[in-house]
Amino acid sequence: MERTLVIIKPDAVKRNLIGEILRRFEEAGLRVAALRMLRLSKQQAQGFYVVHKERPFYDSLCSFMSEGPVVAAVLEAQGAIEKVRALMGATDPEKAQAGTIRAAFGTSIERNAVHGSDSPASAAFEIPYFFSALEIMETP
Ligand code: FUP
Repeated sequence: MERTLVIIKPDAVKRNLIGEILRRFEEAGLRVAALRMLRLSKQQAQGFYVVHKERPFYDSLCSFMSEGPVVAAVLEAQGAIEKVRALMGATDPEKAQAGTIRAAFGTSIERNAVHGSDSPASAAFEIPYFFSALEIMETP
């Protein structure tokens, strides 16, 4: 079984889309193994996105990610990383395939509603950024 880190971003939380987004993942067979709501400080957002620190959008992205509460989740399934990426759609909502979460709910390349780990190495960094081992539920 594979695990991935999902974040429902501040734009989507603000628009009451937590349930709708989690529903899409659950309906696709992903199991929620951990779940929490929190507000990141800008420093914490910078740490999460450190891989992008040289990119021109880094400062704006980190301000956005700390502007309001987010919902972080660990989702589990066979091929969870790819499953979540397919359900999210392309980074830019305008380029995302119809029916994906970002096409439906994203409003710009920055305010794109949801994050999902892009590789096993990213998941291995991102999951412990939000959750301790004791907070991640094994398969019931
Ligand atoms: P993704 O893996 O689809 O989330 O995309 P990236 O890792 O390339 O980018 C991470 C986040 O940076 C995106 F979710 C949104 C933001 N971003 C911008 O704000 N502008 C850009 O040009 C590219 C990414």
